[in-house]
Amino acid sequence: MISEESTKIGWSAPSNIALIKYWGKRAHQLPENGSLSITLDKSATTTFLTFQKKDEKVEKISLNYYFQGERHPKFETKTARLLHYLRSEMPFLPDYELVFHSENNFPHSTGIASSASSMAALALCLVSMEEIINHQKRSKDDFFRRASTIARLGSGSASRSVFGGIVTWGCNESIAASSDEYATPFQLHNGSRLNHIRDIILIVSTKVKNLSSSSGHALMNVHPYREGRIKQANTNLEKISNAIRNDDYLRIMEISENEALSLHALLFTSASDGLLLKPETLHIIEEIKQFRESNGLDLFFTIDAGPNVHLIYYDDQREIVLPFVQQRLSRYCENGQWIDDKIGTGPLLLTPETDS
Ligand code: 2P0
Repeated sequence: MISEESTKIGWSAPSNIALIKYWGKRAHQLPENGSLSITLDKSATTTFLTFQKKDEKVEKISLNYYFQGERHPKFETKTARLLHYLRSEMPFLPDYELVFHSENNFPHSTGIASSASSMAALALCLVSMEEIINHQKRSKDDFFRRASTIARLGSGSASRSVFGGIVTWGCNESIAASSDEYATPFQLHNGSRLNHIRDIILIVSTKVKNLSSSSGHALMNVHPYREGRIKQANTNLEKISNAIRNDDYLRIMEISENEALSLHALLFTSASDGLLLKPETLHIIEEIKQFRESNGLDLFFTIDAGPNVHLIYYDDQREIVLPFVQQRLSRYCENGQWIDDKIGTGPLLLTPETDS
């Protein structure tokens, strides 16, 4: 039996693309190294959580998870695992019937990190629910910090999707208030070109990859280059932070490309199915390098843990970049598909709504 009144909360949370890559973790979802990402604008997950108090006290957490309108057992299991882990700090969870409805506004398996946006949206809903149940409004900073911590427990990269702009996650001496527990927005100065950074996602393949990110992280525990990687990533994070502060766009480009290729070098050497790049990926990289050289631009590529390429550039280069993508790069994309995105301002509260 459940009581009449239900409450509905909705958040939209964007995905993000890392320039400094989180790769390897310890304990419960703590990163081995610091990372830095661009929060995207368009590519987002929308999640609605409806909760309704049970009449009888039952210890079990009750939830249903719908993705794109259909029950989704895999996401339900993943969500149940997270909620179970949160029981001690959110003791009210078993007292409610929880129903999640979630949708992505970007195509499936396109190399956009859907776990980042979906876990961020889920965490934001849970922290909103906590505020309502406890009749306690948190300060804005406290709210998003808590959401970032909870998102991290669901998926590491999701910790960064709770904030807009450029975001870091992981302790690093050069970044004030940085933490392994939650992400921190990186303060850009008004004149920084990074305020106008854009991302074209070139979809080389939509096939589900053989090696999941979770397995990739786990393989780092026994990787022969583990120590070197941790050092390299933390140094790269420190260097890119200084380059961003000093408007050194060539350095940002060099460090970002070094990170993308380092991630894949680690992947190649982790496991026999760690070769995730495709011939088209390398053609795109070559084309970007040639285009950059012949035009004297400071655009660059980065790659997530998959074959698709993110072409990162600035708004003032758009007129020259779009024809380049159409004429030179789209031929390497599956069905000519690419996504036009840019830096975004972060999650959006959609609805706190009560009906009875
Ligand atoms: C990142 N990636 O920094 C790195 C770069 C992919 C390559 O974080 O196991 O889905 O859920 O914590 O966050 C992908 O791993 O892994 C990732 P879990 P996640 O964006």
